[in-house]
Amino acid sequence: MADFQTKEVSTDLLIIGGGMAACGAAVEAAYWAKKNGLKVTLVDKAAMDRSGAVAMGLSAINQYVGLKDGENTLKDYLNYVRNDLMGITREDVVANIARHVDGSVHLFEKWGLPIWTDDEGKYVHEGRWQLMINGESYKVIVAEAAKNALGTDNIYERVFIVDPLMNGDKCVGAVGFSVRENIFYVFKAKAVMVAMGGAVHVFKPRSSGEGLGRAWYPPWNSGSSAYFTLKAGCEMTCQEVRFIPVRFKDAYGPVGAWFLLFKSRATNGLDENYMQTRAGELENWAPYGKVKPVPANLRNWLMLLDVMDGKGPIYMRTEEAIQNIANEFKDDPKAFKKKMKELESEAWEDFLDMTISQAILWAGMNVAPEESKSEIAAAEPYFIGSHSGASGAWVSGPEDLQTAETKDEYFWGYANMCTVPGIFAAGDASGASSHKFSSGSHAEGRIAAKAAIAYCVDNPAEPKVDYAVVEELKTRILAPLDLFEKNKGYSSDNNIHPEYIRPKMFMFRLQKIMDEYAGGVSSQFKTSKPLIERGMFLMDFLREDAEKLAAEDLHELMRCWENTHRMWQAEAHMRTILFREETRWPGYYFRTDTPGMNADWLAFANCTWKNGEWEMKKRPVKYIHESI
Ligand code: SFD
Ligand code: AMP
Repeated sequence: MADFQTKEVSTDLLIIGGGMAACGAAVEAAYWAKKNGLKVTLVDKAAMDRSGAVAMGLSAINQYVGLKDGENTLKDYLNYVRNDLMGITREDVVANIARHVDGSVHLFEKWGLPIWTDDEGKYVHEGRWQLMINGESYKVIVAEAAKNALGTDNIYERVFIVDPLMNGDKCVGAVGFSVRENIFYVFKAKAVMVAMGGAVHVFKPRSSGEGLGRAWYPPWNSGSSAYFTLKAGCEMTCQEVRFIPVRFKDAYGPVGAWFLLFKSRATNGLDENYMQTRAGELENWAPYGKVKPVPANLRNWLMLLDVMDGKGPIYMRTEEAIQNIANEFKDDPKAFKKKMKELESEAWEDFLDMTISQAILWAGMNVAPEESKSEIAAAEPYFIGSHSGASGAWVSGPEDLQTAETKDEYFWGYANMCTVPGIFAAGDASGASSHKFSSGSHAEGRIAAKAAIAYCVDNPAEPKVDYAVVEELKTRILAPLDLFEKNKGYSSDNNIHPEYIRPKMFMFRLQKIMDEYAGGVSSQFKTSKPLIERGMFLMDFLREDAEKLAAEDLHELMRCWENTHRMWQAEAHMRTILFREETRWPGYYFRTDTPGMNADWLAFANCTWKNGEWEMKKRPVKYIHESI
């Protein structure tokens, strides 16, 4: 790689990612770093203004606890999250985020984000925990504050991080490459914060052909967080807890505003409401089946039972919901008309603020939501520790929220530090702390960054880099370019070649394995030990072929590594599904050979990858809600 320059950047704290958690981290780290004379650097594969899950904007802030206003208590939030995750949650981490999240929301408002208010100036809620926003520019606003705090000289955009830089067991930074110039980057750091989001396109998506690439969560979040922490030797948790969102079919428009704000029903092809006709099934999943709101996976499950019985399609009854609300004004035709207009515009804005393609699809199909119902469906699985899934790194909780029972299990010195000293994780990258969403991810980024700066102060030794390791990494990371260059033109179609595989084909094979063996859309989210074992056998060949990934240019080089990252996320997922011998989250996945919940598995299923070996470990679930 003679024409690749190597650039070395030395810093104290390296924030990897530029999304919600990273932006929160930037603001907080800048403050504490200034006090301690430390340097903070941020690196993002894209441009922060529109990078990550919030690129298109959002129409709601899904976590606002309202602690100061006395709307809710911390315990209320813990009860909600614990039940929604069928008992498997780190309450210490969830509570730490919940007590700081309102602060992040108030900052967003101060920075210029329009949050809906009512006539009395109070926030308009979508549901108990969710606030409505005019959020098309949400990410731009949050990124601007982060950029101002760090200074653009300390920010590297369009640099894709591939691997942790290790010196033995110690992480001393990260390496990657520019996706625009021939530059290989070596970041040296005393502490590293992983905030590269979740993973999309690990499973075969419903979208194919002309719709390919459309997904609910952003396709550019490709499992880099999981790969980085796994490769560095960090213990991971909840790798089996994928999230399957129910979304408006084919363009993935969100359903929250319809269910919660507009109080819509969903019905099957026979006009039956599965939440009513299937209510008896909830008894089988007690105690969680009996709580309100019904956990997200169980809502999915009741719907899927109808689908598996051939009772689809499933529809969101937008027309009925809008009429129901407007009917409150039916005695005053003028007020009725005005309300209808208002509801119509709110319905469109919900999509235009965060899932523009859904508005385009509605327009393309002549849908008027006030007149006709729209189809919804369970999407393919995603890995996202910040929403209603839980996959991510196993992190230390805060000291002050531990009880005598949790302290030894859940606390090791610095909040949000992984099991490898000096590596921190937040947002989608940290596990077992679901329902943080955009606001909670920002708050968790702030928490992790403050702790990471404390770590740098306590551990001031300069990181020792082994340059032989750097050279090895550089050769391996850039190898796909060489492979393509050397072999191109040999076959009549450069996409089909005996010497290499291009990343798109590689991704298709990964998705096919996951779809058919690990419980994807085509398998109705069902899997079993024999299926997973067969899938893992096929993965061995994929892993072999990962060494033969080829790239025509820098952009495709990024695609190569994105798919290797996805492959690692996939493997962690399959191994953990195999390890947990029960079905705890029907509606996310169903293990047909272990069809019910098993009390022995009210536990975390954790995994670590070290020296080429996977180690699986059960960790106890210990709650703190009684003590706060
Ligand atoms: O309605 C590398 N989310 C919602 N949250 C809400 O609060 N309200 C909503 O309305 C939400 N909905 C929603 C949401 C997301 C999406 C896509 C839709 C709808 C359509 C969830 C939040 O967005 C989510 O919880 C947070 O954004 C998570 O934050 P974080 O920081 O963990 O992830 P990120 O923001 O995606 O940022 C990731 C960053 O990493 C970068 N990156 N950088 C360098 N090297 C690599 N190898 C990298 N790989 C990734 C990315 O560029 C990015 O900067 S609703 O559906 O529920
Ligand atoms: P979604 O648009 O599905 O991501 O939902 C946004 C928020 O509303 C998330 O916090 C969901 O958990 C919640 N939510 C969505 N649908 C429902 C429902 N039917 N009942 C309770 N909460 C819901």
